[in-house]
Amino acid sequence: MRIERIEVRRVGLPLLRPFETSFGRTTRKEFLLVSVSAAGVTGYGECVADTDPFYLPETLGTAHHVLKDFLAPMAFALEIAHPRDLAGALSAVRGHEMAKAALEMALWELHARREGLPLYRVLGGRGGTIAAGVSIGLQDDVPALLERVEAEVAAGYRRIKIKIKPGKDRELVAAVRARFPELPLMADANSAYTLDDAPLFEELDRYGLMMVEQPLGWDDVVDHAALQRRIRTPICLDESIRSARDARQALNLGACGVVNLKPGRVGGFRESLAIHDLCRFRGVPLWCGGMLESGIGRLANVHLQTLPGFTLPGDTSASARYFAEDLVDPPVTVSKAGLIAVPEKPGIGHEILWRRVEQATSFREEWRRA
Ligand code: OSB
Ligand code: MG
Repeated sequence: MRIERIEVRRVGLPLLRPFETSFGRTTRKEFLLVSVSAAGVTGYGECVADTDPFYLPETLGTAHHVLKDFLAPMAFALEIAHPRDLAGALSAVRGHEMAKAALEMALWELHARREGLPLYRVLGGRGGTIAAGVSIGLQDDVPALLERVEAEVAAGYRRIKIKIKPGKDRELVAAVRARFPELPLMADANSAYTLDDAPLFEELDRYGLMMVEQPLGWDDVVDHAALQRRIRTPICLDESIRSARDARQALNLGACGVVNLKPGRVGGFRESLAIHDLCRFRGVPLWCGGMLESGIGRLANVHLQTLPGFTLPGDTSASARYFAEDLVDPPVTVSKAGLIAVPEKPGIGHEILWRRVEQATSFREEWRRA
């Protein structure tokens, strides 16, 4: 099979509520939607690169450039027997995992549609439901945070993650823990601290957090290993793991006890499957992260986390927490029991609302095989 056409659109959706982390505040989700066509079928992938390089180095602009000038030509030149063939061919490009992932995930989605199968089937997952967790951004004050946590617990979510940053850490964790003594709770720092802050994390040990996510440098595992030796709470790595090799080395160094897997962050599904298999084989708890995706990327995450190695609820929550109107019909919903139904129709399994995609598109470009 040869890829015949690749389309990218820049899509923008206002967020219902601003989302704030230690690295910034977002009020609008802007992303590239990648469509790949071959053999009369089109598949879709959502690029998770942000407009700015504050989470990881890639941006929407770099993803567009690398897709257009390097990845698309390489993909057009390749005879593809299976979507797993693509990642190896793209590995000549160093880094740019989010750009690679958008293309590779679109190809897996195309493959699933072509086979008439839900995406989870071609990935090796199962049907049914997945457990949903939420990520709550930094709020203006403690009462506002408690109100958000209360609402999400009432909505049925099985695990709550709160964001922390220097100056907004111990009192947030203490307040949520005091109000919800038994809640499966964790905190994500998005690389806001250094090893000098180890005493803070020693202090947080007393709150029985499930884990503390990415406390130190985005490109560091060595200091995380040093911190992990000083605290009982497992460290979960997000930003630092951009490949299966990163995951293996982090585990070998003792830099983490839990892994957050975002397929967009690691170059796509093939690398995700390698990380999944590694964690499963080694008995390391694994969960699927989120990047405030529209329904298209959100559903890809739903399918991925039906694989057996995903042992903890992830950051995949309902469309209605983010958007007044999602781009898929039906939107992603969460039951009172905190579960998301895994779609059974081909590909991502929910209809894409092209009228809405069109309205949200500010830029569109397509490339064809020469
Ligand atoms: O660190 O997991 C993160 C959102 C954007 C960038 C990084 C992160 C996040 C989240 C939100 O925590 C997860 C979601 O609700 O999609
Ligand atoms: Mg994170």
